[in-house]
Amino acid sequence: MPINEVSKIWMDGQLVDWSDAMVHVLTPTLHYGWGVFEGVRAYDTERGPAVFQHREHMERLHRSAEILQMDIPYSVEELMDATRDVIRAAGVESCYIRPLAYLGYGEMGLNPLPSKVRVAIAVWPWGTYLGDEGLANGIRAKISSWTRIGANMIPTGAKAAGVYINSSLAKVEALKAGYDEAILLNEHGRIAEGSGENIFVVRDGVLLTPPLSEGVLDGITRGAVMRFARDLDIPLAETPLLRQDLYTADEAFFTGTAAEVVPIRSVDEREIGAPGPVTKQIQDLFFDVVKGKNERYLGMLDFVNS
Ligand code: PY5
Repeated sequence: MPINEVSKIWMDGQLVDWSDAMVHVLTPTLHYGWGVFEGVRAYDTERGPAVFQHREHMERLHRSAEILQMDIPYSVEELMDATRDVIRAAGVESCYIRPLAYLGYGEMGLNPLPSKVRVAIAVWPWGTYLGDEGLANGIRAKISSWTRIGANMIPTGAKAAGVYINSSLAKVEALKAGYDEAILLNEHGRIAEGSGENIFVVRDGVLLTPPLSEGVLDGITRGAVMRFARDLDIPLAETPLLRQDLYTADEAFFTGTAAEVVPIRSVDEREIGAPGPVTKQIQDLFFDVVKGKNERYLGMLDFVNS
């Protein structure tokens, strides 16, 4: 997925020109992956760009940093202000937002604590992560031969940069085998999540998703979908899932900021089928909410120009 350049990137309190947003090659995060990030989206609404679940994302960035003992020198409020500033400077109506906290240049070695924590927030216009066709008709997924990293290997509650080697290994394996996305099992062999998405299954009208104790990211979209399900009176349970639960699912879908709500059409060549009624209901509500078309959920949006 190519990045579409805009004019400015926010770095440590300044809006710098896109091409000047550089770090030194000896920045430790580049070597060891010690950093935390977020993926956030702003959508085009009638009232201008609006960031979906803005505070929740910045709070998770702070939690991720706390888990890795990184002291982010900006409050949640300051980070939200910075994001709004960079969106306005970029002049985009909708965009993906990538806040990153990393270790600044100056120290080297495996002790991250002496390094100064730096923060950057970049935005750029970005289309559907798993493709328009996938969003409409569902994607083909494969159970990965790579195991999702366990919570005692690298804390799964932290959206840590280095963890994504695990995700990317799974993603590349799936793509090379001709699939759209990977599903990783956890160290106990149960369903964890996609390479960059949480997963939901529908069985007999009940929406099921693995609990956080299965070692999955506490997805903001996952949380929003659970709220929508409750409001729509769709029965919901957080429960451990086995691979076979996907093979026999009535419906399945992924959730994530980049991916949004994407139906899963098949897993390991076993047909789940075209997007079903529960998936469609959730997907429709999701897109209405993010585009500011549902009054009830306007509180989930942070309007950049208000
Ligand atoms: N699980 C993993 C491993 C993720 O990386 C993500 C998000 C999710 C679940 C879903 O979380 P949320 O709903 O909070 O986004 N992945 C990032 C994203 O921006 C990076 C993907 C390229 O969606």
